[in-house]
Amino acid sequence: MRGCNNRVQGRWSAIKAAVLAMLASLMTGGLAQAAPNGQPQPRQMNLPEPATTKMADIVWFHNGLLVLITAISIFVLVLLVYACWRFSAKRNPVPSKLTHHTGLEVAWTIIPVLILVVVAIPSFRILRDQLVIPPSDITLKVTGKQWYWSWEYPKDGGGFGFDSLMLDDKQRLELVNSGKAKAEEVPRLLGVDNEAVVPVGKIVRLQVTAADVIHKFALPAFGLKIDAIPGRLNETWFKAEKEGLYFGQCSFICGQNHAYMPIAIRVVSAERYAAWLAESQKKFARLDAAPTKVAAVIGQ
Ligand SMILES: [Cu+2]
Repeated sequence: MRGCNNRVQGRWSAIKAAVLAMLASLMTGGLAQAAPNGQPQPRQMNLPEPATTKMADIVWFHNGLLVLITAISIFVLVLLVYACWRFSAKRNPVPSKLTHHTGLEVAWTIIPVLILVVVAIPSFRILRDQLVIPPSDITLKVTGKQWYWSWEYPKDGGGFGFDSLMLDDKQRLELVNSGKAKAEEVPRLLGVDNEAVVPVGKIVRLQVTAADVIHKFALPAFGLKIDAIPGRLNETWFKAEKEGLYFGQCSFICGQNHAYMPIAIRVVSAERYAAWLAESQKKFARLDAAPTKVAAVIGQ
């Protein structure tokens, strides 16, 4: 009997602890704070911690909309409950014969329109911000392939290219055991052999395309999501504000290994970027004989 009581008490205290943890996390804004490197966390509720002002704007807009739609939903619910109570057959045996009320009808048309206009202004501003590329410091090209990404650093930024493939469990373990990478730098299904590296605080123009089927380049912490389409060059941009390692994934079902083509971008200081460029120029294939030259031949 005592054992049974202990078990019940144990379960009860576990429930209490879970409820307290949930309340505490609701007060701090989420079940788990987003990891500093933009990597998803177990039971994460919020969007990833922004690493660009563009993503900060998206998070701000998302949170604002959440407040607005919650307020509208509560208002409609209160109206419904009030109407059910106030105009029930018992409380209101003789119903009104009123069919129109011009003032009310104008109000319930105009007010939602005004709300939508207020929502549209920041919405269009954020969309425009994503599509209009400011003068950039460096240009990168990334090509989606079945099932990995190829990065190209054009001549002004190095003149080399490399493939970035997901690490399997054995490769991750080897890297961690040999001390070449920390475990959090090569998370399962996100760690890659060759990370793209960009300098912090610089505007990066990102050209996105695909070589075989449609892929999609998505990196939540930067607020990036853009289609990678064969034969078409899409462009977007980002300016990472914080150093760190950021992960993304292909987000367009592109074949059997769609889930295994992660994206990893490391944001470093200008000095480390210069050092990485110098090292990579020796390490990776030169772009001189790259197939992108074909475009120039066609254009002649
Ligand atoms: Cu893909």
